[in-house]
Amino acid sequence: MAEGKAALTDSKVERMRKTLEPMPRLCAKVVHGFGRGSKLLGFPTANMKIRWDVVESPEKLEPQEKDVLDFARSCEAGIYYGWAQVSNGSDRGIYKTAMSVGWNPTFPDVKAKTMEPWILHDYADDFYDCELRLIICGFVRPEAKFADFKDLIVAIREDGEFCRETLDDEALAALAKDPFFIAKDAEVA
Ligand code: ADP
Ligand code: RBF
Ligand code: MG
Repeated sequence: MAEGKAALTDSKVERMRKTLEPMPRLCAKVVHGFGRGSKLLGFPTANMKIRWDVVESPEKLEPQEKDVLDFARSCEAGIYYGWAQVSNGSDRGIYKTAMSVGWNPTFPDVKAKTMEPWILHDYADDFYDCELRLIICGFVRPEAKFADFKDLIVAIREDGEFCRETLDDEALAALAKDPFFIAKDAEVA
């Protein structure tokens, strides 16, 4: 986000449904973030591992890692709707997700672009180090700098509802059965 852009309050948030074509299918390890999602805001976000460390020599990466890095580099910072699966965890369900991509401009401490889906499901346990599969279906809004983090909390809750409703669309709902996701009874190494 540009320096000096005015901080928003939640009442100014505008949302859209901009379907992505093609829809990125990404697979990444879940890493630790700043520990703020659940504790401060009340929304856990599964931070995806992005190989910023090899951005100068992407040929060193596995294809899946390169896809994640390419998307993270090139996409507009903002909120996206999609489907997510913790594909080697104890709960391998495929659930709706509202994902934030960007620098979290409401907070001063984020130095690299992050990708962090809030999965719209209550998991029994954490799933750090697990593999997360994601189909990113569309774009909702650019990320914003909120004057007060309480306004961000309202915006995130509304983003979640917006994404949940959007994914009920017949064509988008069908993607929950996409073969990119690992069948529930499949053996995962
Ligand atoms: P961090 O800053 O380390 O990402 P968070 O407070 O954002 O911490 O919590 C994220 C972690 O919570 C995820 O890595 C995951 O293990 C767990 N988690 C539990 N439920 C969810 C959920 N519905 N969506 C995303 N992460 C979840
Ligand atoms: N952070 C921001 O600074 N601005 C935003 O507009 C913003 N929107 C978000 C929307 C959703 C649906 C989610 C899950 C997160 C959003 N975040 C935003 C990121 C938030 O600051 C981050 O998840 C926490 O700081 C924990 O890393
Ligand atoms: Mg997080």
